[in-house]
Amino acid sequence: MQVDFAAKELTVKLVYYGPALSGKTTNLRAIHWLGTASSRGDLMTLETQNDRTLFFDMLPISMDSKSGLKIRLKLFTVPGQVMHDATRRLVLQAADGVAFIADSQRSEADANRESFLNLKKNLEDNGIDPERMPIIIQFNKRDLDDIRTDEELASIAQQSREPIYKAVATRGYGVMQTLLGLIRETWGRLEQDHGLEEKFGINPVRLMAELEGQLRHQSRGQER
Ligand SMILES: Nc1nc2c(ncn2[C@@H]2O[C@H](COP(=O)(O)OP(=O)(O)OP(=O)(O)O)[C@@H](O)[C@H]2O)c(=O)[nH]1
Ligand SMILES: [Mg+2]
Repeated sequence: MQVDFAAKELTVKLVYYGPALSGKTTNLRAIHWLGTASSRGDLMTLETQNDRTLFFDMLPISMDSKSGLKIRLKLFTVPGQVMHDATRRLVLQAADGVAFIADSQRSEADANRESFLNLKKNLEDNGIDPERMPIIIQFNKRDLDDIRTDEELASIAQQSREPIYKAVATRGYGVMQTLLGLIRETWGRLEQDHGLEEKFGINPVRLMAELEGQLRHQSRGQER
């Protein structure tokens, strides 16, 4: 998190992590097209011809809150392919929160697990305790066949510390809910660590409601 007290501006870094082809870049694309022109910046993507992220994508979003504080979100994706581990670790630096994008297909269960372990290892290598990092999980590609059932996801949700969201990122379904969930988790941690309410006079509950209103307004009719 970066704070510019004079400009009353707060910048939060959120990272979309997960195995190759799980839909991280697709999430950012959907947020970009669901967002209003005033709030979103340009989506920067760096890809090979096969849709594979080589380095990272970045989407800036800015939002005004009633308290007068401007909130800038910088959304990053990491490249999921195993060989790009050093890049993932780099992108993960100074992250305030992580959305782990899992692929719902049964065939991808091992890839999800390996990537999740890789996330924890890279957090540790960056000197961050994974237990303290706000993380939420999205099970994407709910439109495909042979996916983990809703019941299975419910039981995973019961066992895991991280909140679980479902999505079809290619259609924009669940994408904003995931982002809002990520912001909620992240804000809770930042509030605890930095006392933002005291410093900026922002009530976190009210702020979340404002952000939710803005983001949901932008995505109305596009999500189920
Ligand atoms: N059917 C279906 N396909 C999806 C969905 N989300 C993404 N895809 C497809 O999955 C492929 C990979 O999506 P990307 O967003 O590029 O995946 P990524 O996680 O950024 O992959 P890397 O950059 O290699 O880590 C693309 O062909 C997407 O169109 C979804 O919800 N349903
Ligand atoms: Mg990508």
